[in-house]
Amino acid sequence: MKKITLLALGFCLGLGANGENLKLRYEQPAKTWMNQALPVGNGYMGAMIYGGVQKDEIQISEESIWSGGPGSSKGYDFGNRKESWKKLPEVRQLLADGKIQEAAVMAEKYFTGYTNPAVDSGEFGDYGSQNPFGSLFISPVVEDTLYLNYERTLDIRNSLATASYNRTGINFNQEYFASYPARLIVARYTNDSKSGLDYRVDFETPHKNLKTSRKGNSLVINGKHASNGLVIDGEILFKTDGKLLQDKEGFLIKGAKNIEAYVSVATDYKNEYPKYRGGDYKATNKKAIQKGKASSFDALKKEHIADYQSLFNRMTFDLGSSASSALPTNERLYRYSQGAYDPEFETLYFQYGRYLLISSSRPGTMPSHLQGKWNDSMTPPWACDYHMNINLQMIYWPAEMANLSECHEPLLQYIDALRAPGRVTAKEYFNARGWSVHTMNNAYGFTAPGWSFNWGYAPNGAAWLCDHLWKHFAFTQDQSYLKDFAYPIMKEVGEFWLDYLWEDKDGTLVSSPSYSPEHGLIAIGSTIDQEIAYDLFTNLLEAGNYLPGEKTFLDSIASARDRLSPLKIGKFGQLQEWKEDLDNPANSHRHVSHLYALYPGKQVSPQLTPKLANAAKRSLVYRGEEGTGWSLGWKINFWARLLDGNQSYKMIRNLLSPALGKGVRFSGAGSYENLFCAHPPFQIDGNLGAVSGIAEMLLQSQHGFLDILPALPAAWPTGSITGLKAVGNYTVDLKWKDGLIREVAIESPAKGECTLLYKGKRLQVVFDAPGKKVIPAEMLFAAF
Ligand code: FUC
Repeated sequence: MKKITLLALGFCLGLGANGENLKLRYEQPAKTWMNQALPVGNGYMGAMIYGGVQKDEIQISEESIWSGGPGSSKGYDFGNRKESWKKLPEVRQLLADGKIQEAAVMAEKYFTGYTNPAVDSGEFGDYGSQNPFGSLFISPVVEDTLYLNYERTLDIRNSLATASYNRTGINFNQEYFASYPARLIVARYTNDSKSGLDYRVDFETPHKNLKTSRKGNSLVINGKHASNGLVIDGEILFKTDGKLLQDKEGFLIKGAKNIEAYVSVATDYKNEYPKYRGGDYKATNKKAIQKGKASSFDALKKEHIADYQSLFNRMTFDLGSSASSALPTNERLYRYSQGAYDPEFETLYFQYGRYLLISSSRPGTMPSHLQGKWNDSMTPPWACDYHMNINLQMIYWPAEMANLSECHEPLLQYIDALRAPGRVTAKEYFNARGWSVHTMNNAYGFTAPGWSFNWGYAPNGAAWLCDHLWKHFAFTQDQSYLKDFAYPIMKEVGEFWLDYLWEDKDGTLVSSPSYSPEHGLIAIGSTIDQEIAYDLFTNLLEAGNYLPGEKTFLDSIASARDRLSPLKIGKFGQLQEWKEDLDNPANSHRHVSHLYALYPGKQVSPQLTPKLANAAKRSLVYRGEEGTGWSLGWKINFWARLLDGNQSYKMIRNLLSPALGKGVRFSGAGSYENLFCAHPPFQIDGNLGAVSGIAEMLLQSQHGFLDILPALPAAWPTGSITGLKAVGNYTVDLKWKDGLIREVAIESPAKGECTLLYKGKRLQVVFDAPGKKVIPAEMLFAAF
């Protein structure tokens, strides 16, 4: 292996910086929420922008508006069945005796949670669901319905939405953004008429208890959620050269050339077990609205862009330019699905995923739910909740690699808040120490299994979340975070597994009962559980390097890890999904859970465990190249970890298939016109799964070395990327041409050494001091 020591060089690659064409663009107003409206968000609130002409709609959500939970039904108790653990030995014995049917019946009865019917909580009972706030409608009073020169955009670089057009000779401009520092959604409507126009203003909400009234230049909207008494409080402040009035038909702004709307919404929700109340909504709104009053639109916009770009601009990605970049995005999506060459569309999609994460997850907010922070329904799909058998984790897969570590924080805080309710679940179901959570969680500490065993039972939930606690450390190297925050939470989950694991006939330790998501069958030692336990134990042991006092506990973890039932290769050459060799090569189920060890885990890899990696590949080939949105997203990552960039690329192409209209494939899985991922329906997980998959194609660092361009597809012969993060807190810029690496720049915040791996060869890079090093082509060619 070659070893080089370089002096830190003071210049950066400057590759493609600002060269990216980062706009979604359309030539019609949006008609539908899911397919066409465009998202802006400040982490707390999300708004879907229609860019309407006759009647514009800004559809608004606030993260903490949840039905269900405490206050919604007398019996809300987090879904836990009491003392189910007493039945655990019996279920386990039935499984051990091969009495699968009997075990399934018993599991359904005792190892499920429940939801109580509750008033106004929709189909999910007192489990509840995330709910929208309502829609602001702004309608200029212009008789003629014709309009010309219409354009609607979402500018990813600046986090701004716009619409512009001409009606009856008057130019209209609409601008929208969601500011995190101001905690406001802001819109501005201008027209260049001579003496101003009248606009009707309307606020509609699906909440029957919310009342809208006028107070000075504001509409105030407040009341209590009908389901649970949650206080919902909102204000829309208007600044205008016209006048806000009320007539028989409703609210009206008269004679305006300029209207600005500043929206703030908050509730008394607080993520604190067991009451989940106490949020100071009054102070929150007051502060936001006062800021709206005191600042100009332009000042707020400037502050917003600077705040957004402090995260967004950490990365650039360039694969070359495309002629189609001038086309409307819907047309571009269609042409791409028909095979058009459009590398700028691929980089746009990558950056759009980063945009969505920044817009839906910031320090102090709740984590992104299944639809980020955008929801227009009182009964949204899967309650817009936190699904933990793939979805929530996938949303956060790219947080570290895509240089958005701060956006990871809401998830990490949320995990911490699950401990208190999760301890009860661990006790009631398994009589175990520690805490546990299953497939799904709401805003109110529902940590019990779901109300059907076949999708609701997932004892690996908490351990899977620990992968995120660990990765945040691995990427940031923040030892005080590890010691004071992450490790104590992970340790508790380790204790859970020490108590939960069961000794099988062959003397190995297994999860029982277990169920491979979401197609089963109920079994002993389903592979995903074993892999996640292995992963947790491995990360705990690595954490031990920084925590000398933990030896006794970690010794017990080490010996449990040694005794885990191992991964097995089955009769079709596949990685077995179950401890028994039951796989069916014709099974194309969307969950490919037994490949957890390949991604997001690190137990299986072509470099370290080639036989198992080969078996994983067989499993993946059997599962096929189709899938729902997030399933395709996962497959990008799997193929990247198998170092097959062309296959990853194929999955990207499949994901960028129109979900509606012409060009639909895969039962509507793919992408909507606004590039939201279609499961279908919209789920944001696939967007973010694609971001991590693309990052994994270009850089991998899970094994202690930096694997450069490990899965570069033939379709990307030349390109550059800057700002990728790697384990060890390295920041990496790459430049390649004709399929070969040309320049690597690595920034390290500390002294030390890192190993580069490229096409199987290694190069040691020594940092005498913190700084950035650029390794030029000649040196790379000599080494590789
Ligand atoms: C998992 C998936 C479903 C859906 C839901 C939100 O349970 O199996 O397909 O994506 O999450």
